[in-house]
Amino acid sequence: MKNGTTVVPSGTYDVLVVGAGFAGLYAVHRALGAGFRAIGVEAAPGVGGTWYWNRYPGARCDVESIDYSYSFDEELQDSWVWSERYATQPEILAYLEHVADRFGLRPHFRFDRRVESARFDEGDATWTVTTDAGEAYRARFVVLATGSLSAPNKPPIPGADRFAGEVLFTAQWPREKVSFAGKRVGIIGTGSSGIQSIPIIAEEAASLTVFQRSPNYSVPAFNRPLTEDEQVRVRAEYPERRRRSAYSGAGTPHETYPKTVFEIDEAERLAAFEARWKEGGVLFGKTFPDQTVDEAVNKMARDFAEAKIRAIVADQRTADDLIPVDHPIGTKRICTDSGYYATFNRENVTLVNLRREPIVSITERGIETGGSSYELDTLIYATGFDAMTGAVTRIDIRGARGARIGDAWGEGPVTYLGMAIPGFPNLFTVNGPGSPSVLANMVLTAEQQVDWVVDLLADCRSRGVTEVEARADSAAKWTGHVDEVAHRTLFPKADSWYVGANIEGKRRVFMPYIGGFGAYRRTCEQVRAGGYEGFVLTARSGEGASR
Ligand code: N01
Repeated sequence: MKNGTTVVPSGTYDVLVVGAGFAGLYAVHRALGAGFRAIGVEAAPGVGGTWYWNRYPGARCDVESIDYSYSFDEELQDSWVWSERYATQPEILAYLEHVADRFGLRPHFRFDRRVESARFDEGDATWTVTTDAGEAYRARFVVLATGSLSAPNKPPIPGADRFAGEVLFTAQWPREKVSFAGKRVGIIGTGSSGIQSIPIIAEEAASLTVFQRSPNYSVPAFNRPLTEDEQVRVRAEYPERRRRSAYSGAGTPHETYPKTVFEIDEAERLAAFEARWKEGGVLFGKTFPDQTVDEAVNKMARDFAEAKIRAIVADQRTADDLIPVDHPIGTKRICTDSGYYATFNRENVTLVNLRREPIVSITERGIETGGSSYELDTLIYATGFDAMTGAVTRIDIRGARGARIGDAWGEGPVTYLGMAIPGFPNLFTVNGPGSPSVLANMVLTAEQQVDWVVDLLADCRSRGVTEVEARADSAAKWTGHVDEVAHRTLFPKADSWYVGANIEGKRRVFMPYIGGFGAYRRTCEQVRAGGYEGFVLTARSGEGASR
């Protein structure tokens, strides 16, 4: 709560949803549709969530637009026309605004207030949620649709507050147009956000200096407008496409090459890599079925990607610096670019390898590294997020029996099915740790989890259940399973945000569920069919029923 603000009663609800992104909008829609008194609370002035804030130049999705869109309403699906293969941030935001209006959701949201705390009252099994606008909402159930990549990482680089020029964060980009014309621009960070914005900024700025600590693999998007014929075909194929996505590994209809590398000769292998490369983007990380499991297969994919980078980048030393050496390809999210590597052939672009010359400090005039000083007018941080847990742990959440979220997740996030946390009854996460979330199409994963949670709440209502809590042993078992499945792959080898390695002091735990969207969905279905095994449901009479 901001100092000096007064708590005003702000209503009592059945369901309070935090966030107005893809997950939050759908959660409010579904909860209202199921007859609950529902309200959404959102920090931004409008809908969009992640897609509200990340409006940096070049921001676009790396999942094809026809897949990265709601599937719950066929009329919505059929009436919305995506103009490009990969939608830009403005188009995705326009889509979410359209959805909010079409389903009348805006009046059910309170914007411009950030949730600061949530307290569970064991006496009446109700949460009190406070915001920085000085409000207190009471709700029986809370759904945290707070996003996986929504808590910006602002690294504590010495001298950062001394810089006298313009400072920008890709994850909190201003709404007004930013001009780089005639400016000396520096950008820290070469993940997806940096890699998307760098080519565009380079075209406008007088000079662009890219401060790279770790190179990432990037595959061209091969983005293009969708033709009218394609639009017609998409409509005809949508039901089948959605059916295949619903139980797929990653929430899209794409499949790996039908054979392993060991069943084919080199020519066929290279052709398969080439074909997948031309499809564009992150899919290259899964060209062959065992590519993120078997280091030898992964090495073949790395060699292929390395040759592609070398074929574009003219300067040998720059190419060396741009080629990742520290992780198997695909174990950090592959970036999807439009002209990234070619940008380093421009005269006005310089790559600074921070492994060779680390940043010593930021000064009034720019950046000092252990070797050079770089004078800048504008400094951009494309430094990522406290992913998956940050948006939850930045809220002061206190559950039953004195449980605090910071302690409960101090050794890494513990969840049951990635949706429920022992010690925090009646609280649910969407696309949280322990769920497929960032490893799948997050629109479909959000729909699936919201449906599951709202069905659970409706089941509770019909059975007089007022309190739902994940059992500690079922959460420990699920979290162990999440970890065990991850360690069957090469993913834990990378210092990625999937394991929290980008945040100093964060416990290294592989957070998303890598067992596949379809397998996860089936598990959730079985838990429901079995009467919510792994949860304790407490009826209004006060009788608990352990399942
Ligand atoms: O963040 P990141 P992002 N000094 O964490 C560097 C999704 N996304 O916003 O790797 C110097 O990947 C850091 O260096 P290092 C997508 O899932 C999707 O780019 O820690 N550098 C790294 O280079 C993606 O994976 C889309 O050594 C510092 C960079 O900052 C995820 O969001 C677009 C530093 C951060 O990269 C996150 O992407 C955008 C420091 N102190 C995002 N601290 C698409 O759909 C950090 N870095 C295409």
